[in-house]
Amino acid sequence: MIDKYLLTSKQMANFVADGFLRFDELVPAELNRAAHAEMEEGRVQRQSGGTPLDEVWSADSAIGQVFRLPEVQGIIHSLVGPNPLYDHHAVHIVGPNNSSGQIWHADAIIDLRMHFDIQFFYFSHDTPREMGGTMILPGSHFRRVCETDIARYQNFLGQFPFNCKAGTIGVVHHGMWHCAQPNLTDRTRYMFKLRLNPTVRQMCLWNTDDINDSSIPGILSRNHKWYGNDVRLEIVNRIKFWRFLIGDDKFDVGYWLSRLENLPQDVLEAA
Ligand SMILES: O=C(O)CCC(=O)C(=O)O
Ligand SMILES: [Fe+2]
Repeated sequence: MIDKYLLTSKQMANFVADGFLRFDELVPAELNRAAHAEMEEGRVQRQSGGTPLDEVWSADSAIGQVFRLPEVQGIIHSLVGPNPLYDHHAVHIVGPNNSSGQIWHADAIIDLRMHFDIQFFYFSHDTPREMGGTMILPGSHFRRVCETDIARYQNFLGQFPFNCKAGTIGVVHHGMWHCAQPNLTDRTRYMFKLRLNPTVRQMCLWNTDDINDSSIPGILSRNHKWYGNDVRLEIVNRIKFWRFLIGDDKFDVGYWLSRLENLPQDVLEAA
């Protein structure tokens, strides 16, 4: 049933290069209103980390209904596969007329696995720039920093605020650097975050019909510019990650990893 909502290889390549995908106005208005009310009234049920996602929210929970939408199920399946685990959620609130933002950070990075968790950012109401949104840094997800190691930074070239209409969902790799923004409006800003863990090997879980699309090497080579010449390191990181995702340890873009893997063993024999 979710087949037609699975992500494409091109979308997956964008996730690999940027560390996030964005789906504007995905959730219907009525459900946004119900989810917003649940957050305002503090009615979103919490569970222990490691609970199967399916068991977290009952059928009448609006937040549960958001994450059961076939479009959202398609995103979940493509990235973490069937039967993911609920890690935690948070209702992130920025009060009205709040002129300070959060410091740059990454959430709960305590290892360097190739396997990855995803974090959904769900915006149930319109979130214009003056209300903040969540600022992310595209392409930062392979720089595994410990929480607030990056707090000294203020602004980055290419930083990207999630300003959006109600019903917009972002999904990010767990390594993504991000921070809440000031809210200069007189309304409270809510953002619902949900982190999920995979229970299966994350390989070809999406719609792979376009796996050989000629645009993929270009997508994987995208330059976000904030890292200067280190884009080369990022391209190598992405090739390794793409190999992991497609299950092909020979995949390369140009001659990047093949060059590094050229380790001649042969010793010339004396003539
Ligand atoms: O409130 C936000 O926009 C960001 C919150 C945050 O840092 C998080 O979801 O981990
Ligand atoms: Fe965070």
